Amino acid sequence: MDNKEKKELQLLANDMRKDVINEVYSAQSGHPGGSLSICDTLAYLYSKVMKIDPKNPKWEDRDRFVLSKGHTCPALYAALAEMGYFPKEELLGFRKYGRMLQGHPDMKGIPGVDMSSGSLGQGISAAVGMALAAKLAGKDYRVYTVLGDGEIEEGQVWEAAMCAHHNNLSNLTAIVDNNGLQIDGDIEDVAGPYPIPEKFEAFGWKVILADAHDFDSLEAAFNEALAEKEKPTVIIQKSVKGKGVSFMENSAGWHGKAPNEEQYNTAMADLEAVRKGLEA
Ligand SMILES: Cc1ncc(C[n+]2csc(CCOP(=O)(O)OP(=O)(O)O)c2C)c(N)n1
Ligand SMILES: [Mg+2]
Repeated sequence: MDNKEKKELQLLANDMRKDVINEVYSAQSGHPGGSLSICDTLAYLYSKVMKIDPKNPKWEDRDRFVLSKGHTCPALYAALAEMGYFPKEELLGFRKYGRMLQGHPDMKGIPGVDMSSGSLGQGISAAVGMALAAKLAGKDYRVYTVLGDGEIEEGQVWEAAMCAHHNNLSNLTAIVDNNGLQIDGDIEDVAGPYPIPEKFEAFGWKVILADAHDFDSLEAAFNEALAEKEKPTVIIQKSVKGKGVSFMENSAGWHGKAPNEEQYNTAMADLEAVRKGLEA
């Protein structure tokens, strides 16, 4: 990709990170760490990969997206708002009583949300069903789903993986966000899912490795996934939990906590410095 395109993507992802911080700060609750680790991926997916029409969110032939790690919806809402599914001002209603953007994605009330999620493991199972439905209906839309590396410690994920291979769902791409941390520590200390590539390979998936914060790497990974015509594909992306906010990076403590005013100002200053660096 050329430098201009890359810079646009970097600016979009950086705006999304600011959105995430604004959402969680205004709600004084939510999950910033795992939201910040997927901003580049969602920026790339929504602006370059998926066939979508934000003015027609229920378009029958659209590609589908399921945020299986539903707690990181601040990043999804940021992507949807930046793409124009709803006004950016809605983001400040995040987690507020009576408002649209709930603490986990709600397909009934939020334009652009294809599946409700939050109970880890269920999202990928729904995504498998959607991909199977497309095949049975002779449709060529694709289904993308993002999972956490802690989430894949949930047994239901592997039932879904088996089912996807059994049905040759080459129209399904899962992205495992390998930030190394889950709710209260290192994924290895909780239930050790490594080695992740070998596990998916054993379940019959095509495995692609990527750097979650490098758009050339993401471009190559998604192109490779699109080219696979036989098997379901999984992109295992190495990422940094809390990416872009100095004090949140690689810290399990920022899995599900809101910044106070001083921390909010530091976070926004960090992200503003990134923007200035990109525009220089
Ligand atoms: C079935 C289920 N069990 C437990 C939880 C509580 N929970 C919410 S987030 C989380 C950790 C998820 O870690 P990971 O998938 O690595 O997400 P990320 O690091 O991207 O935030 C847990 C255990 C849940 N939402 N669903
Ligand atoms: Mg994780």
